Amino acid sequence: MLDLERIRSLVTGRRPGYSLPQALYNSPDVLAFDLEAIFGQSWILVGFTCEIPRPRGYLATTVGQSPVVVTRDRDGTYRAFHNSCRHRGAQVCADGAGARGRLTCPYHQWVYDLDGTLVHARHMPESFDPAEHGLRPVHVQNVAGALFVCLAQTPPSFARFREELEPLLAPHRLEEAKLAFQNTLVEKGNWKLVMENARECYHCGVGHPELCLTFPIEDASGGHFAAEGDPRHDAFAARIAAAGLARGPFIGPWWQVERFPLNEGQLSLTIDGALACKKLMVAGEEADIGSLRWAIEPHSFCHSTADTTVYFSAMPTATNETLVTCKWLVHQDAVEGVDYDIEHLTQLWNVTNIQDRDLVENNQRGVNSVGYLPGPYSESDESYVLRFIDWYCDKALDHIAARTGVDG
Ligand code: 3BY
Ligand code: FES
Ligand code: FE
Repeated sequence: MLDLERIRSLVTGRRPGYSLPQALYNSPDVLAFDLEAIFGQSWILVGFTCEIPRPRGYLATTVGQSPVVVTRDRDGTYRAFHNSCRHRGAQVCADGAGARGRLTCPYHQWVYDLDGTLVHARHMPESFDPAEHGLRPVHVQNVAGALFVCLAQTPPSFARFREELEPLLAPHRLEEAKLAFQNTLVEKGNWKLVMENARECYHCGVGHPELCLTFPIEDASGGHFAAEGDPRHDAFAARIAAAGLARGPFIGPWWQVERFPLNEGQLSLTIDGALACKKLMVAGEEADIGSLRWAIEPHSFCHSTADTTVYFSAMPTATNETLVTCKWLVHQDAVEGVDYDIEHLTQLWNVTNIQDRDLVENNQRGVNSVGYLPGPYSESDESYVLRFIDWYCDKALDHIAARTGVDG
């Protein structure tokens, strides 16, 4: 049983503008609460339609401790389900993607249709009703090829997010992409420390010498890239308009969507700033379009440049352990070794993610200290961290209020 009063007092007792009290970063009951109140109640970007490239297939992943499977049927309809067999609960599809017309549980071979219907269960009595034992549905949304799921019975409203993201993301044609590479890092740190680190560039100048070539770390620090009136901004804005693209920014309660310029002369978020893939994802010839940054609380950010989309997702697995998954998409017609090279495509984010892992693990060690006290965020350079922490606290208190029937 979660002690919601304890969590409520930790959250209400925090000092606004300061990092959180220690227990919110390192106690097992808070992790259990976060899985329920945050990961169980938010839209989670699980992947991309191009990971199920043909009709009849699935993409399975785990949200917190809950395996989820997204299916695509022959008509191209996407559905999502709890990936837990209605027999004795085994995970039906292993995490990853596959081409299948039906889903067979590996334990006793119950068979489900892609719409979740149980179609075969051996040796069950006459009285057994398969109709009552279909996979349990989960909410799913497809925005221009990006797949979001929500485990909550009543998910947060999605309409405004879709309205804001879709026109910016659609020109990147993710439906015509393919997954070129993905990997996962295990970070010995609480997921909130991983995300705080991912939401600021206060550490980038010293922490990420490679990223600094392409990524405008000074602009990024303030939370808004390339201010109006800056000549570099005006030239970028004109180029984007000529390419027929929108820029935003759109900052919602749980998202930030904005197209921003990379450093002068840099075309992609690669180790040398050169395009990672010769076949562009966006239509037209203009490659110098900066990056569309789309970041979603509680767990992800993506960068869509002219040639690639890179996905970053942080998923808690234990109090002090988070899996960071990175995916790189390129155009489906691009040929490895001809149009792109995996090392060149992935090197910058691989280097950056490892640097961030070390920073997060070091942060966790210090936060675990008996001497830890919450400290102040920089309003200018950690504005997105402030937003993330405020969002987390509001969401936590809303959930406690809903569970206890008392306002936080
Ligand atoms: O959120 C982002 O876009 C970036 C990526 C690198 C650092 N982080 C602030
Ligand atoms: Fe799936 Fe038995 S648990 S068939
Ligand atoms: Fe970083």
